[in-house]
Amino acid sequence: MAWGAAAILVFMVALTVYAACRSPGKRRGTPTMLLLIGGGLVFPGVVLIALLGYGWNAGDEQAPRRGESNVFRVEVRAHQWWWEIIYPEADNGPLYAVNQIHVPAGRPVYVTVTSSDVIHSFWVPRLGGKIDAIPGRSNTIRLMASEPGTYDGVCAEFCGIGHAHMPLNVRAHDEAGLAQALAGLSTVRAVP
Ligand SMILES: [Cu+2]
Repeated sequence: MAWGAAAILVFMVALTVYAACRSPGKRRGTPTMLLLIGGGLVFPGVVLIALLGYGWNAGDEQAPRRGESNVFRVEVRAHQWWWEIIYPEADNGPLYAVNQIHVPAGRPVYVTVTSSDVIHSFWVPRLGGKIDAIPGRSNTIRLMASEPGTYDGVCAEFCGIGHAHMPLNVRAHDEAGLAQALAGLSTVRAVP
């Protein structure tokens, strides 16, 4: 979508420069119908339909899927200004952590997000889109880290004076590494 928007911007700037620079003596009549129908209907119609299809697919990728197996579930509760992480299905759990999420690489991860105070937004750009953390409501996003590594995240919705200092990271592990990481977590909830 960014490339599409960039291409259109370059095209429009080129047209503007051409219109501004061509010599007045060489002006011919502007083909009005071509501009109106081509530039006003056909061009945006084709571009928007293509982007809509692409966006629809990309959005679908991030929605939980009915009946999907092998899912790893995490709950995230946003606070001013930190993230409470809960592993509801951990073997000896639930387990609790702060600001860091351990996930298996190559498996779908369903992150269910809520908030304890104001609206925040959970965003790990390399893994997917944003999802709002809304008090009294749970939103679930499906993420997948294709390989082990650390993926940084942020709060993407202004949530008060500490908004910029609300770090988050996702660490994706192989199964053995995940078990090891989870073994180090607390069974006691962090108190705000
Ligand atoms: Cu926030």
